[in-house]
Amino acid sequence: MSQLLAEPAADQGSIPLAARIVDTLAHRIGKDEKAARPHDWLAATILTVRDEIIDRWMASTKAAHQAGAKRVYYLSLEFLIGRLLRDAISNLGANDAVREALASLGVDLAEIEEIEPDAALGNGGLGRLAACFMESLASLDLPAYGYGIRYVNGMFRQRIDDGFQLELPENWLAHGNPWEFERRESAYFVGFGGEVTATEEGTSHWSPAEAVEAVAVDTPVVGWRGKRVNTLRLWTARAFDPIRLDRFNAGDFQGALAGQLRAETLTRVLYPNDSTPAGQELRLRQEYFFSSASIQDIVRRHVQYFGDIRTLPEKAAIQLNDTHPAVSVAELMRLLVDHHDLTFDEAWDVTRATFGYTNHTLLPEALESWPLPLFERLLPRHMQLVYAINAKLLRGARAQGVDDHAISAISLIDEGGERRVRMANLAFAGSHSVNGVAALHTELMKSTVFADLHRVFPDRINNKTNGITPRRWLQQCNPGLTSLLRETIGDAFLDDAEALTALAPHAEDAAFRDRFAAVKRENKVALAQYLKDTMRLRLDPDAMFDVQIKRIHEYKRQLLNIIETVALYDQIRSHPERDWVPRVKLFAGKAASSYHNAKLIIKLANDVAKRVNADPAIGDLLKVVFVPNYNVSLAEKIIPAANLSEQISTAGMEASGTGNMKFAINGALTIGTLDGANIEIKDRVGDDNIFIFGLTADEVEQHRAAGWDRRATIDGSAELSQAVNAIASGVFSPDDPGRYKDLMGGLYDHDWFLVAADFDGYAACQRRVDDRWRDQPAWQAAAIRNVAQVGWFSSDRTIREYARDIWGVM
Ligand code: GL9
Repeated sequence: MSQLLAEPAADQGSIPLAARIVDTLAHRIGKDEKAARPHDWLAATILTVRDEIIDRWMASTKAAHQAGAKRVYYLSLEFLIGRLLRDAISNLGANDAVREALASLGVDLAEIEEIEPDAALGNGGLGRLAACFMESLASLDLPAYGYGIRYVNGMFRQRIDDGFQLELPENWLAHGNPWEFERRESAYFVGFGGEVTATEEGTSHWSPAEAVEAVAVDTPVVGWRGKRVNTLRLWTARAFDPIRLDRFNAGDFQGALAGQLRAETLTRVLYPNDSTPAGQELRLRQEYFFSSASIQDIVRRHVQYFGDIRTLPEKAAIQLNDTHPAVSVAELMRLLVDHHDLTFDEAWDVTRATFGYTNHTLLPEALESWPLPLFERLLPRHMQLVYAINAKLLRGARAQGVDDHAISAISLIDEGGERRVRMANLAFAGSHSVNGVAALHTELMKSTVFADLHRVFPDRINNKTNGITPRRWLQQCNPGLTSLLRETIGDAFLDDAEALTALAPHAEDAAFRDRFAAVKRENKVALAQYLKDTMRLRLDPDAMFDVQIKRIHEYKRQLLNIIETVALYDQIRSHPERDWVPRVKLFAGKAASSYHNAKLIIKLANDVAKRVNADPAIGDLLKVVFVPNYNVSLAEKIIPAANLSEQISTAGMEASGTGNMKFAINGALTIGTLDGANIEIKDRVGDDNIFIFGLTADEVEQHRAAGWDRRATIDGSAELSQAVNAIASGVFSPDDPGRYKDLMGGLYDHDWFLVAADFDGYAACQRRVDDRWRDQPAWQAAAIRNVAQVGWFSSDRTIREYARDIWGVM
């Protein structure tokens, strides 16, 4: 029996769990044990576990209310939470209880866990970080709400068809969602368009031309040991009039439903774009829709509990996850000035004291800005407020002696070419804290995109290095390693990941190393079995599993890895007598649907796989695998089985990375550049326990500024030029020999991501990896040291820093 379900809610105390599940199955699903299908068992199990959670949820809310506690609000257009059942029962300490109860009913818990759909309401790292943060907030017993959008279709499902990516809709709500509660009573009016008029008292009145209703849908977020349950509140859009009966009765059936369709369209799909803002009006509408509903909800709660809106910053900290919710700054100003009668200056003080803004990328194409005419047409009152904020900002800067050049850089309006509203500048100006997500990234923020704003507000930018929740990313996804760790260093690490440091001395213990290696091997066998079942592939669990799984993007340089794979393939064929280390090169990731080169890179990985895997001269020495439909659940299977973690982005371009942390805590060694959080991982695990290569961020910048001879770089490396020529000439694409001509040509023309410049360093580093692998005791010792030293990258540590430095709640 579990520790927590051992003390269930009073009224259920005496009823055994199995009986409760059967009762739920009958009375909530309407099936008996005989008729129940796996999905029915899943729903019945979730609903039973949920009952357990609800009492804690209500208790958490009540306690925060009674204590008059300050609340944290995390606004994010993405929450990549994945599956919830295993997370919930594991955090409740109910694993054994639920497994045994189901087993007594002839149901396998692992089997029903596997059919739970992933809640894929995010694109990648940014959305997954939001999910880890929600879990850590609950685990640290901090009252918090996540606010976002309940997309009907989250991240697309990727199918690989003849090596090409196909995007299919992901219908995660097909079987309903037993985790969520619709809160019809929490609904808000969200307007768009129309006009602003001045009233006789000199205030402004906005009359929107159209409006939708935002309805809250709540999902409980269970913290570690069930200590606290917080709320993830996702908004869905409804038309005020679900049907226009006048039109319907006149025979205009489609017109009668048009309003509802327009509203539903708003929350229908997640934009599948990695970093680049979707330029569509719909995206801005989504951003305003969820910002407005969330800010209205926060203001309503504050006024209801505390009365005076002026005390908002004492009771609410709102964090903007990137610029996607940045229009919230103008929305709060609007509510304070137009509805709560604060003066503009009073409202501005309240607003800045309430908001914090996190920047997640320096990629220029990702800095959101909206054409001014679009912004003004959709949000005329907000446009006025943006101008007023801008006037205040620029006057203040002028008074500090800022020159014209800097004035135009900090302005909320981009005047170069078509005028645009700069959301990052709005978020910066409207927040008391602006943070980066790794040390290098934060320094680059100060010296590049925010250089001028940083000069005017030198205390505003701060660093909060990302983290990951060790519950999902160690305990839940790697039960084998977790058991071994508990046996070896006790349970302290379950509550404090930094207690993993106790493992360090065991790196010198040969018997422990063998047990550690055996756990990794079991995880590899399990992954190999999964890939055999799903892809009909046979992998050797004794080969090195070398893994690069993440969004496909040129800056992440999957291409560097593939070209090196081709070079290695050539070497193995030419020198079969050498002592090669057998490797499995595993790739997975989605490409934005409109990103041509990224999709071509997927095809290349598949083409290379096809050729290499069928070559009898290579056998098990090299296998290349592209696993389709990368998502959170797949990551949970692959990461525990990885030996080598590829973190090879062009230095200066990956803000942090979080996959790098997940691999390290599961005992993979990193091969990587001095980029993002890799640098901080290196600082903690030590130079001997990580493989670093390549240009530094400074060197990348110098290279780009000074220019270099691309052709000479490629021709100067026999391995590289051989591999590039082979790919360009169609060796891997005999069906379409010109397929990769332009992709390879790019390496000669511009090579913005410095693939060629870093190639030799990378290839040489891979041979050092091979050397270490041949010395298994040394490899295992290094892997153990990684596990021991990366507890600092727990999102609990990150959230404690936000709580202390930004939110003032700890
Ligand atoms: C990202 C950065 O690119 C990552 O380096 C960082 O780890 C995460 C979380 O801070 O944020 N910014 C960004 O736009 N994405 C990131 O992953 N992209 C996606 O989420 C798709």
